[in-house]
Amino acid sequence: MKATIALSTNKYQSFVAKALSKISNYFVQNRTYLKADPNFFFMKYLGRFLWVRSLAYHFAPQSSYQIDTSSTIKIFENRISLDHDINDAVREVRENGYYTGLRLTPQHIDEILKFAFSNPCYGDRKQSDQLLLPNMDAVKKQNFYRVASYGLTQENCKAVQEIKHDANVLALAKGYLGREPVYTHSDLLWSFPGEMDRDQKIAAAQVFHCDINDYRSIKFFFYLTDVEESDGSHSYIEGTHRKRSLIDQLLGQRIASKADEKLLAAYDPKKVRTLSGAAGLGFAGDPYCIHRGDAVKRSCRLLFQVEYSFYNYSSYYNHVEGGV
Ligand SMILES: O=C(O)CCC(=O)C(=O)O
Repeated sequence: MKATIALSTNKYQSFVAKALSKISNYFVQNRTYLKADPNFFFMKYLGRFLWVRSLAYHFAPQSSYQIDTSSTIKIFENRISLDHDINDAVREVRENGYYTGLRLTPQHIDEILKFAFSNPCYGDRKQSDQLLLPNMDAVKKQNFYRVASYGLTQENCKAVQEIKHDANVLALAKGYLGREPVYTHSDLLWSFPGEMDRDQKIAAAQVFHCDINDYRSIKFFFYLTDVEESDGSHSYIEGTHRKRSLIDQLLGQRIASKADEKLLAAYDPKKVRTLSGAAGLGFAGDPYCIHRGDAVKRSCRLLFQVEYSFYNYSSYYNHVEGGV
């Protein structure tokens, strides 16, 4: 009897200790944000509400920190193509939350793969866990990590710079943001098949979620390997950047803690659009639109992503990226 009481007291104490540590971390983190970047702090709380997002779209001033397009665009002839007119592409992102129909050139794909095979990446994004995967066989054999990112080193790849400064990419970003796009972030990431627990899935963006990185953002994704449906494909729940229950707005990014089935039931499973295709396929989406990367089951997927917003909250990105 005494042993049972001691056990449940221990459980209670560890529950309280965990809860207190979470609350204290929450306050410490928010104090850091508030001190380092008050604009980010306010956006983090207010940017979850549709009406605030809409007001910001109309009234937020243009950032003075824009991507430098003066010389680069003219130099780069290796252009991304679009299956549609740019205005139609912008309209699709506005209406549905995403647009698919961007294509990398074979040179882009070759260059990025060459870069990926000749530079180290970081297992589970940890700077201490460097991996060299010199070819596709080595990639397939790797079965310890579930994801591996090239961190900031991908900036050294010429094709990455070409994509970031591509005239079509920037025109689509400008059309959707309604102002000159501000580059915030890019990533080159392997996803590997294997079992994952819920926390790993959340960390790998493999559950339905939304990202509130600004009052409005647009993120471009490009597959560098062939992606089949239900094997690493990316999905959006169409229209969820425009319509969302008040509870889900209040939840903000914590919407990821809801089970996928619950979100599907709330927003209609028929609205899910799954994007699969051969290496080179690209799409652009509003990260506030509910989306996920489906788990890779058989193949390994290499994905490049680049994001533009109204502002670059550098303190946030440095914090999140941890230098990798
Ligand atoms: O890996 C994917 O396809 C999903 C990535 C994603 O959802 C994100 O970066 O927010």
